[in-house]
Amino acid sequence: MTVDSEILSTLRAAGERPISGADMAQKIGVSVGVLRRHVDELRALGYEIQASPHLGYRLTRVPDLLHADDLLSRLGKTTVIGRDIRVFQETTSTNDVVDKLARDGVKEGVAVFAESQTRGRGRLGRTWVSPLGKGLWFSILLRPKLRPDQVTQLTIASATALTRAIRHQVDLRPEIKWPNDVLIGGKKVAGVLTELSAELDTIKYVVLGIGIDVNLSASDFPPEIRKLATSLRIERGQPVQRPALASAILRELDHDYRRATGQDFDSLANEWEEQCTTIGHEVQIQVGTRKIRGRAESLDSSGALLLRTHHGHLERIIGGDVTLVR
Ligand code: BT5
Repeated sequence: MTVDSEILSTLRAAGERPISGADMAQKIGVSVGVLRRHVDELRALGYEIQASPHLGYRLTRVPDLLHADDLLSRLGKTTVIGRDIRVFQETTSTNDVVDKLARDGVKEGVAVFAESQTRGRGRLGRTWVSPLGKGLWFSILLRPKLRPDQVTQLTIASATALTRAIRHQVDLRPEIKWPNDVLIGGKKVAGVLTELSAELDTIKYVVLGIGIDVNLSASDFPPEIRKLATSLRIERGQPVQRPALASAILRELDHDYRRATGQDFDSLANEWEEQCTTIGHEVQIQVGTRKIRGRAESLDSSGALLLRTHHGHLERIIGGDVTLVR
């Protein structure tokens, strides 16, 4: 842990109780002078750290900004996801940054956030709107021991982790639309872009890109998607603290990544199906130029959607755009 994340962890653990500079410096293993310098730097970023002469320091307010040390301090120990966190003010796409890290041989689990993306993307080269400071736009590097045809399991794990974190942190009830959309009241609030580098029957690495509309107002969405998209702020009626949500999501992702790659995919798939508005419905799925219509029955053991067509065949679908047929 860095000095900044140790300071923030110590202050958070102390809560309302002030902690003296000498005690904190000793706990962290730095001099009082070094501690003071780091406290001043955190204050300059917007962390309100009160100091009373005889009592010590207290953390009284945190800014709504993504700061790697703060996220690390909130996250504590995770097995894989988020053990290395990097934050950029602006990138083209966080998936590009992580792809480069992957090719440079960086260990799995690194999470890269950007306050804004100039070329955020969805599937099939679509644009992902990513305005400054309003959302969580991030990507994670994974090196799972899965076959390429099992990669949908990771999209399933991400959607399940996202809905659980949003339920617990923001008290909203999101739904999942297969394979990668998280919706509230039928409008899209988050999407997952799973990009894969594979060789024959082994995955080299996966870049899991996640976009969550946190504090966007309706006017932050371009007119063409305003009717289709929403944000947590719009749905809840008040702003949502992004750092707390980001760390909750990383924690849930770490948990569900283990479930997806271990022996626990069945229970993960069951949890996913409970949140999913696609299963049990008549749907039309666009796969490339082909349109397939039928009833979405369930997920198979690798995360593909099983669709019962009108001819009674069971089709196994690994990707596509779903529309509910009413
Ligand atoms: C997705 O694609 O839903 C995947 C989105 C992944 C975005 C993250 S952000 C961090 C990482 N870095 C990236 O560059 N990407 C990932 P898809 O299912 O193809 O949906 C794209 C469609 O959603 C667009 O064509 C729009 O209609 C709509 N859309 C665009 N921006 C949106 C937003 N901010 N919120 C809701 N819908 C949006």
